[in-house]
Amino acid sequence: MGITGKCLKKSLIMTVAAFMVLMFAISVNAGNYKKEYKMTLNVGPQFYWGMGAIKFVELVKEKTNGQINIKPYFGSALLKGAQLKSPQMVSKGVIDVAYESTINTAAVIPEMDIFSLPFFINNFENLDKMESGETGKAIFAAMEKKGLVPLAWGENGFRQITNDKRPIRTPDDLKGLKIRVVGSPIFIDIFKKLGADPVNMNWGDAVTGFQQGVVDGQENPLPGVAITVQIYQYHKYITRWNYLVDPLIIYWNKKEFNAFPLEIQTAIREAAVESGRFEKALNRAGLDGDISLNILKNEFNHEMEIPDPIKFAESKGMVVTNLTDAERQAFADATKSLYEKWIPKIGEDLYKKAVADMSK
Ligand code: X2X
Repeated sequence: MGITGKCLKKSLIMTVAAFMVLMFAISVNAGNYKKEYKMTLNVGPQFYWGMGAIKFVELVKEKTNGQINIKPYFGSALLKGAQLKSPQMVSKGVIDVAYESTINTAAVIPEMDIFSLPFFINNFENLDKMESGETGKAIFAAMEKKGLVPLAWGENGFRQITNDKRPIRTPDDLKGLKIRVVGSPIFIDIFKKLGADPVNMNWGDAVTGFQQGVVDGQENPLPGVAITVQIYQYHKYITRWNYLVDPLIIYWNKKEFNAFPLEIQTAIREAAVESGRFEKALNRAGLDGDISLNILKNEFNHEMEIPDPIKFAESKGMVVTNLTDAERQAFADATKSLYEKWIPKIGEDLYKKAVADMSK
């Protein structure tokens, strides 16, 4: 073999060797990722919230070139339905990621009960100001302290009350009604204060509870939850009182998330923000004029099957009660004393931030 032949052979060997080192590096890197990242959420795939979670899974896969694969566990399956346990489990790393309601996360992050203060936030504009303002920042910081990395906001929505007994227009109308609530203490307090009989049930048992008439009523957002479980089959009356709201927050175990390379972290964050925008628009569609309907059409090529949830509920025979400002104020007055108990738990400082954000 001549000199050029030897050189060629040497460079070929070096190229092959370099290629093998590269392949090894890629495989070691790939080995750093789990085959499956477990994600918890409290509802099923057919809910708007569930559709948002599925969008997140798809976007993460796409934006990480298939390196990060999330498996959604619907209906709090990893928690045997115990919906309030998601933040502990993600914080411990037993579950990797959650697409969860602030109601289900408040047991670990008490600041999140700011969204559950009765008759405090009232409308989308105030909510948006809080999320993008100092309130949102403080809540995200509180999550970091508990070993959670918040990635983006989503939304379950303003919660409305439904029941099968009578239209609810005054606090008196609630007297004695058995209302299913999430087992979060502030909910029990609110309904006791209003003279109702709150029954604490996990969501997984609640729908059977409605079917069997174990309770007279429940409170959940109309579009993405109540309509999805066909609440109109069990409850004829709905009062739109926007008494409180539960945003969703997509969050990841902090230790695991921070160990991802930066480009993976960025891809996951972008996926969370995009899925949150989609999911929020699903829940607001038909409730905020054309804004969310247009976001869905123009940005996500998504046409709503139910573009007007209120008309839809009426078409199913529901009687929709809208409150005047004065009527709503009567509920606010009846529950106002709870602020004294709950603001210290939420944090006086956070409460002030929320009031300031809303007044901007
Ligand atoms: O349990 C509920 O009511 C639900 C589905 O809205 C939540 O997970 C907060």
